[in-house]
Amino acid sequence: MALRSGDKDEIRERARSLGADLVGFLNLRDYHSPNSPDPRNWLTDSRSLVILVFRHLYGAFDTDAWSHMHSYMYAPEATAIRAGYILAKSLEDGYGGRTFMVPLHRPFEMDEDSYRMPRGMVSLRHAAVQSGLAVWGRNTLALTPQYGPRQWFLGLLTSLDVETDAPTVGDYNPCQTCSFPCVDACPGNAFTEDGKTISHRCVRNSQGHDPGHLMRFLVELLDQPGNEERKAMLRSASFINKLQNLHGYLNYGCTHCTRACPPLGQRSL
Ligand code: B12
Ligand code: SF4
Ligand code: SF4
Repeated sequence: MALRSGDKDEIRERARSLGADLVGFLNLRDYHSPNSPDPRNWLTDSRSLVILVFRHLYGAFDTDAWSHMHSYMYAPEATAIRAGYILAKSLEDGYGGRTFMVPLHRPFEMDEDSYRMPRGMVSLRHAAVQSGLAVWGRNTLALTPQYGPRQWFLGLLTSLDVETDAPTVGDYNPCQTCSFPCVDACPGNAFTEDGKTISHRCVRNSQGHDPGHLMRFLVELLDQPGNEERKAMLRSASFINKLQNLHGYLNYGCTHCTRACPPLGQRSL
């Protein structure tokens, strides 16, 4: 089924009332992300993508301690999931389009070939740029005129046929006149000259207790000479932090490339 522009306005309004800060529409004809899987793997008759934007709190960036995560991610993510689910149901019930929620980050589909270099189900940065909401930044994040890089994206794949939005970025192109503090600020030296992020360099710095670190911890545990050394490792803060991460409390302990790039007009925030 095809949506009219009045329908798009209604959906946009509903998304905003559920907490989305920005909303974009992208027809899959206009989606190009050569390193990403085909969206039809996830929803066989998908035709379009609705992109919802949830900004971080401006107060999320004075510290990278674990406690910043509510302001930085948990609350925007929880809002995104709730808003996305309610909106997805209204796309299904109100407009007759089957709809699939694209995860914000985890879980990844991982196998022996891909687990070292995880990919999203849909590249939400490509989608945000191609829907006209954002531009690519030198930090490889998608920058919106409203929030710079300081937002999360949620995608709704739908079988509805929706026209791609006209771009809303205007002449916004902040990297053109910038000295790349985001690149200099990266403690992991994760950015390549040709505009890519080396995943493992970022993860080593930013996700100190993620499943990859847990895997290495367990391998190291097995390599210990005796049980006393193993017990000491299991009683360490490092292990309990990894368990806390497993509990669902993901920690991004580095956000330097985001905080180096405040949104336009909010350089003091
Ligand atoms: C895997 C992943 C990662 C991996 C990145 C691996 C990678 N190289 O893409 C790691 C662990 C490093 C990572 C880190 C972070 N991530 Co992340 N991540 C994802 C995830 C789940 C999938 C990305 C993916 O599929 N990549 C594989 C393919 C698409 O990448 P690619 O084609 O090779 O493209 C790369 C380059 O070629 C380049 N690129 C491609 N085309 C073009 C064009 C131009 C002009 C330029 C300049 C660059 C460029 O950009 C890509 C990055 O290297 C997305 C969510 C999603 N579903 O999209 C979130 C996502 C990209 N992450 C996000 C965030 C916030 C982060 C962190 C800031 C988290 C933190 N530490 O606090 C860091 C930022 C690191 C950084 N500056 O890139 C947000 C970005 C929001 C935004 N404003 O853009 C996303 C969209 C999650 C979300 N739902 O909002 N992430
Ligand atoms: S800090 Fe400057 S170079 Fe880096 S993404 Fe932001 S505007 Fe672009
Ligand atoms: S999150 Fe930290 S380690 Fe990762 S790319 Fe950004 S600045 Fe570098």
